[in-house]
Amino acid sequence: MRELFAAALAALTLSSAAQATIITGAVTANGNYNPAATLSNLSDGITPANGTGYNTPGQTVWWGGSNTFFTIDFGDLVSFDQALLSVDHNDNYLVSYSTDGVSFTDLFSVLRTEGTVNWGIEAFEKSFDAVTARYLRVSASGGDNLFAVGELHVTAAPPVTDVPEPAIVGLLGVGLAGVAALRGRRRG
Ligand SMILES: [Ca+2]
Ligand SMILES: [Ca+2]
Repeated sequence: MRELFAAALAALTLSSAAQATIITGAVTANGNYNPAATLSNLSDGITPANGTGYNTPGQTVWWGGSNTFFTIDFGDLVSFDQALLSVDHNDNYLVSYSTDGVSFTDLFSVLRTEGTVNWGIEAFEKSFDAVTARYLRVSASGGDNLFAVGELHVTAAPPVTDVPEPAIVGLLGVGLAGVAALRGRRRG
């Protein structure tokens, strides 16, 4: 009985940890980017240190001009309420989301006036009302026309259908009491 309860608590703890999971996706480019860059670095869960050069092979994807954009495909619909965007500090960037990869809705911007570093890449964490999407898109405008992204990923939102944990523990207690009562009756 005690083991069962411990196992149930462990499962609850695990599900709490899973709710904070970082979600990355497969990256595709529309338009040109520097061929020395590795596209997957744009969403691989690794955030370059602030101040990393905007054109650092193995860490950033960089390009010139405002016609290029990148799309991240999570492979399925996911719900998220936080995102991390690591970009060159002296430009403006826009992130939008989509369920179908066709129709995109603006999610947040990072402006060159928001940064605190004076050189290279800077990471920005954004929180917003939870959205459900399969695709994210990031593009750049303004700034010095030399653009870079070091990372874009999201953090999963807690499922909206989740029963609050104290309620689960309470129900579990009722269930265990029922099992104990049954056992007692069988013995008697
Ligand atoms: Ca720049
Ligand atoms: Ca990265």
